Amino acid sequence: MDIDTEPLTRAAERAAVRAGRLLLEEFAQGTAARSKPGAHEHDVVTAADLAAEDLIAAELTAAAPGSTVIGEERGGGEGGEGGEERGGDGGHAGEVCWYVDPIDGTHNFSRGIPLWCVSIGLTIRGAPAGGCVYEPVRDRLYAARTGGVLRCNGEVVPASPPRPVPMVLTDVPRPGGVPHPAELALLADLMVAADVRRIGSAALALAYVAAGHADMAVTPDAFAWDMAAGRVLVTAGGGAFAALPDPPSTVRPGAFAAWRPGLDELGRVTVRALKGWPNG
Ligand code: 2AM
Ligand code: CA
Repeated sequence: MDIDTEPLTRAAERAAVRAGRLLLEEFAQGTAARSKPGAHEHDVVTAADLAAEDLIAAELTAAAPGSTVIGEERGGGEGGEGGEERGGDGGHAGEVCWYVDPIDGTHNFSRGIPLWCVSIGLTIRGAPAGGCVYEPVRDRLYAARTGGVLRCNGEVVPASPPRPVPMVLTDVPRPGGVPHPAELALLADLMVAADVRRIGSAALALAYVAAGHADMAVTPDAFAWDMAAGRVLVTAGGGAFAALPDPPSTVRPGAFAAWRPGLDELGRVTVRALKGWPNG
């Protein structure tokens, strides 16, 4: 039987906004940003993350009894090499599955930088079916269903023309350690072709590309919940999306690239570069 994704995505939108507004209070108080770097900052953000994810999970399972909620905080994130894959077409999820990232852009959030969001993606039998990204600081809710149109705060987002110089939002190279030469080579290629910035929130990057604020998003280390919503937004906005691997993992980070119409050549070159990476 076909599942009506309209009420499901609406439930996700309500949950994202409710959680996002709670998180915004925490962000505005600046408790995490004021705390000394280290354990306390981490604790404050983790507590906010957990509370938001629990609120979202309760709303989603009330809206879709029997559905599976896979969250960054409570579901599968710490699995590492020995962890167990969840959701997708892995057989654990049942028909209706949600991928929840209560705060995407945790480091930005903890430092008082307003680039973070709540991301909720919906899959039906493993296939992307809908999603929303809520950006509390700007009170912007980006939402779409597969095969549908992209909306921001309920209004259809009109297509915008390509720019002479595209903007790329990325987190290449990965933070920490010495960048891999392949990462630096890709970054150099992107910088020749585009205006590049590191954003620190994969889901927000995808929402921005979907809505035409930016033209391409490239993230080297991302899990299923980082891209589940954003990929639906990008394709609803007329853009292209590629994940490596696809379906994305809940255990091992993978890469993705997304781009607006007119950037197919840069997209193709980028995906080819990502495929050569150790986790690509
Ligand atoms: P997060 O803020 O929820 O942790 C920044 O690098 C982007 O990649 C963010 O969207 C971040 O999500 C995500 N990310 C996921 N796993 C990561 C990892 N192991 N290291 C760095 N960033 C990660
Ligand atoms: Ca994330």
